[in-house]
Amino acid sequence: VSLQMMKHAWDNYKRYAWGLNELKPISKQGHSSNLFGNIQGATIVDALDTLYIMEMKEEFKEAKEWVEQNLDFNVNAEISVFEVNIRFVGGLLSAYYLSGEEIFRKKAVELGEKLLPAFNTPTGIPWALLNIKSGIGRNWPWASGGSSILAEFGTLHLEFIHLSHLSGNPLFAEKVMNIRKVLNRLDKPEGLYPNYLNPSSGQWGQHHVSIGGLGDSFYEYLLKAWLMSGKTDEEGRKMYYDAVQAIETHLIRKSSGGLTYIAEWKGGLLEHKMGHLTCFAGGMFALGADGAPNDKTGRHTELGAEIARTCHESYDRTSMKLGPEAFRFDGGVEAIATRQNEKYYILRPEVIETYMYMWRLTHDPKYRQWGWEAVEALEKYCRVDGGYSGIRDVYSNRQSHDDVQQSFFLSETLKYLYLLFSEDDLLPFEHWVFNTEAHPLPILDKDDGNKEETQK
Ligand code: DMJ
Repeated sequence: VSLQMMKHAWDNYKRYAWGLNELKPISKQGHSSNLFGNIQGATIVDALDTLYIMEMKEEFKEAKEWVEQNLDFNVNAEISVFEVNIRFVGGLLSAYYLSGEEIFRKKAVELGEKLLPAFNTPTGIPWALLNIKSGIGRNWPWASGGSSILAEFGTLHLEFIHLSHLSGNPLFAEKVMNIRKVLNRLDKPEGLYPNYLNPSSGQWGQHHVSIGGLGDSFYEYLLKAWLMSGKTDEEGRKMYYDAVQAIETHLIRKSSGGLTYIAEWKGGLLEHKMGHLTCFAGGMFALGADGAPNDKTGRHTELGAEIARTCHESYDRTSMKLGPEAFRFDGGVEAIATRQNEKYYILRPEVIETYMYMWRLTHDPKYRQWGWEAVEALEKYCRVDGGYSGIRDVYSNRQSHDDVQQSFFLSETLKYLYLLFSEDDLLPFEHWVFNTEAHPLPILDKDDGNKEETQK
């Protein structure tokens, strides 16, 4: 089924928005997000590995030809360093490792080099935004007094390690190792990492902590850096398990109805709200369970299962059976969105991602059943003639579409669904880690990687 879904999403993108970043499936035209400046083709690059894994050979070939002929980084564009890294660099790296086609390696390294000026700050903590022509960077104007964002500068590590590996240039790895050095010099409130860090002063901005938006993939990349190193990156391992300990103590709570959730923390006060983005953490806890110190393996798997259940409830308690952007555990509700502007669903993957990890790690059939419920809901409410669209209010009985087919729907949501219903030996966890945009990267052997070993 996910193969049919991918075909529908891809064919319509091709028909109406070929070469542009994303598709507007209702108005049947291209959608340009300013996250990519005027770098084009986000959907193509994000979808490459999904096409490859699903054996959509013709489509993969035309995507590759587009990359060869049209993917151009010599543009005057201000881009989000994080988004371009996870979608474009990550997408190109996976396409290279899966297919062995040199063009993808070349483009990934070329783009990586364009991103390097972002690190030209007093601390080496990169800017959020970068003009890839002039090399001038800056931060989001809304981010706590000129701060960089934890989930942005903390989500470069996997790709940059591979860029050094593939180019022979150690600079990429040095840049991301320095980020850790800066973090490890700082005092952390209650052992937690605030979402904001000023790249000039090297001090934290506002003390807001989140395992959802603004924080999320920083934690994910600590664990995966350790796994991707063939479990040799001790620093990554320690930072991950220490962080989870602080999260468990200070952010994880249980509702009166028995649902475990991860709250947000603002200067010591808890906001009892969990984002759809936060739902990825179920899969992360389960993936990291095996290496957990102090006999905590069982606890980490259990946390994964409890978060999966809570996120499933957030879907089940809507009329469309698709989860809201954020749900709350206060004012008499549990796992329900109470604010109008938190009721939307934009084809995000995190809940299905967690089902996929839980399935692989436990083989409890309920995860496939829950994934199937999501497929049915996507087909019923998000599928339209011109592709797949997000929904403005998942509690309403009348669909109101947002008219965007996000590129991560093809790279993540559909890939995780496909893997959920595949055998475990397709991209096995012993050989691959997924970047935060679901792009698989091979685990580097202790002696730094034997590429044939990682094929399959
Ligand atoms: C994706 O780009 C990545 O999963 C990122 O980590 C978070 N946001 C979207 C999907 O929701």
